[in-house]
Amino acid sequence: MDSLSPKTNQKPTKILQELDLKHHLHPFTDQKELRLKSPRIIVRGDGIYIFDNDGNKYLDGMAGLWCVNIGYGRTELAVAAKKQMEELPYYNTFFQTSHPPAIELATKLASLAPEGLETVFFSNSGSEANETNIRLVRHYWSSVGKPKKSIIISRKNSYHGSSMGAASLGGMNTMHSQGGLPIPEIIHINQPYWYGEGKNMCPDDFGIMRARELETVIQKYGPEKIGAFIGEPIQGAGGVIIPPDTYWPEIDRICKQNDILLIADEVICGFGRLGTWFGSQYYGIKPDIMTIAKGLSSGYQPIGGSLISTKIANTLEKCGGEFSHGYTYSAHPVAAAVSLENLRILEEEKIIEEVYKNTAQHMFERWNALSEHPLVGEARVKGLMGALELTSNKSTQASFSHKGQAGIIVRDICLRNGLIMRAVEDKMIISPPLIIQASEIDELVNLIWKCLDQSQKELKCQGLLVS
Ligand code: PXG
Repeated sequence: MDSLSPKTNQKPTKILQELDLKHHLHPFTDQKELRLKSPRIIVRGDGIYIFDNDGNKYLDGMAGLWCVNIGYGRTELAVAAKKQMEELPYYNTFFQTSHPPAIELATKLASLAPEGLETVFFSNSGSEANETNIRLVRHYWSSVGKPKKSIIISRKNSYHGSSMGAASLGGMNTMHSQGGLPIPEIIHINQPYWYGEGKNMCPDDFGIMRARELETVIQKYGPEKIGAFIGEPIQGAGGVIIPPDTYWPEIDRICKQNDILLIADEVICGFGRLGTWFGSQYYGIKPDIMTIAKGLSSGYQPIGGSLISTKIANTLEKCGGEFSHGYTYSAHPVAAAVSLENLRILEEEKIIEEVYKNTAQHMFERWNALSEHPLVGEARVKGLMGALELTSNKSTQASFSHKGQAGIIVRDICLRNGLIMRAVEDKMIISPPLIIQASEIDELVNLIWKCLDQSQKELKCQGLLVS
């Protein structure tokens, strides 16, 4: 078997596709459309590349789903999983029990997190961690005799997960319209999306204005009713919305002044995406709770958690009583052991430091050059997450009349050229593995330029471009 052959799968693509269509209901997928197009069957990964069952190679511009921070194919993580499975494949952390991987991972996370966040509640995903956060915030305020502080403020177009509570925190209408969401006592304010919603103002003023919406809502309902504010340091799934620099310090100030807990959802920004361990450190904010997942294990195992301030943890201990909450697989030993190995690699190979010192700067220079392309209205990037705003008219930066149509065309052309890039309506976004080298960034950006050229022709043919 040559090194490119799949190791476990022996079935032809067609058979796999038929079985998949028959038996597998996919997340965030129109199954009818899937039947017309057939699923891509991915079988292997190596560094920043993935391979399908027919041997086609793709540059994975999305690190899976924003998670494979150390890149594909790190055998050390498989070794860590095997070792842990042989020793203790499972045990729980309920009812006065613990195990070494859980203890070591919690301790390690406390040492990496911003000062004052020293305690972890483990879950299996970002969605579950945010479910925990909703219950934890309300339980905390009840414990200190302020049960009315139950409202949580979030933002439109944010993403915090797919389960009932997490999707309610999220501000996506398409999700709220399915399943009777949001749950009560979640309020959404506007997002700090300068290109889409604030271009008539200077970015710094716009950032302050959007942050002060939080203050307005707090005044409207009264701080005695508001328990927390949640936000992603940079919105990921919403289209890499990078807030103006004024935004987060103002949010931090408003939360502190009104005795409202600040939850930073670090599921995407955590573990190096911005060149710091956490996005909160990048923006210099002090959250009371951080949601973590994805890069914690670089996606090699499902694991998430809530990093909690010492103040909250001590208060809960002092008040006594059980937090009636937990998941069978909270702090799963194999997931914890794999995460520890992932953190060791990130740290010892100085992967995040390299992003901070070199890679992010190279990405910044190459990414900004894409703003010269006739299809691009804005190119924005921070650390290793970036977006291109597609425009139908370069001189006016007009958006396309049918939202999302251009994005899908560009995305499909990227795929045909061996590049995985996500389309969020007409924003093209990337979030590659953090191990990406300067030469690979050049390859990525050159490939994007070529795909944009091809897309421009296609859009012109379809009459979607003004000039
Ligand atoms: N918070 C944030 C900020 C996220 O980005 C979650 C919570 C939920 O995590 P889990 O592990 O439950 O998925 C996420 C997940 C996309 C996409 O298309 C983004 C996510 C998940 C799936 C798709 O951009 N983010």
